[in-house]
Amino acid sequence: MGTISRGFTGRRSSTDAKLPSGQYLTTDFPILSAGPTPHIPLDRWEFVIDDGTNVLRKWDWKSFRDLPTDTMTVDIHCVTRWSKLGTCWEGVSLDTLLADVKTDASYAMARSYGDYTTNLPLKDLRNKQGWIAFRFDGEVLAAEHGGPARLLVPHLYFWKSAKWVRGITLMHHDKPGFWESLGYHIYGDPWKEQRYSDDV
Ligand SMILES: Nc1nc2c(c(=O)[nH]1)N[C@H]1C(S)=C(S)[C@@H](COP(=O)(O)O)O[C@H]1N2
Ligand SMILES: [Mo]
Repeated sequence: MGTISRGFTGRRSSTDAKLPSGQYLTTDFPILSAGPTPHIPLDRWEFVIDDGTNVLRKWDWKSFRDLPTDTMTVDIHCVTRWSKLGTCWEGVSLDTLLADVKTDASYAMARSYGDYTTNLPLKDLRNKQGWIAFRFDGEVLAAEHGGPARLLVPHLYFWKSAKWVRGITLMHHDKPGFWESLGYHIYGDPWKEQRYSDDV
């Protein structure tokens, strides 16, 4: 195999251990957007949880920012192969947002201002695995990176972390979002290199 030698011990460095295969480390923060950056004034921003028919919960910016928040330091992995370790965010967990939602749905479609969508199992948004993040590195989240607020689901490839998120639609059946219908993997686990739809 044409892999780079790790030396005589074959020991992996602690950095390697945190990098899924096929990824390289970057220290800058690339911007990847499929379209123009939407600019959403805070007095018009809202976040809606619906079931495809009915609105189940809805927050405006003020009521959203009154919710308890988490700060988290997480590694992010883009399918274009850059990874960034130890990124610091503040956001409201989906556990908090889903707390009063009674549903037997198993999937969610995240919806963004500007019409981007991405699908994921609802269980991947629970147990402190998913947040609506509004601060990065102690600063207000920049519009290019998804501000006012973006989904952050660091255990999946970063395309699942919808920028400019405006809500989630709960679904009984999985359905591909934007990149998933263009050949990217329906789930997207970076540790299994689930990049494209035919990756197992
Ligand atoms: N609304 C929206 N969200 C998006 C995207 C996008 O094009 N539109 N790109 C995705 C992809 S492919 C990646 S890698 C990350 C990039 O986030 P960044 O620009 O903050 O690095 O956002 C994801 N979320
Ligand atoms: Mo990406």
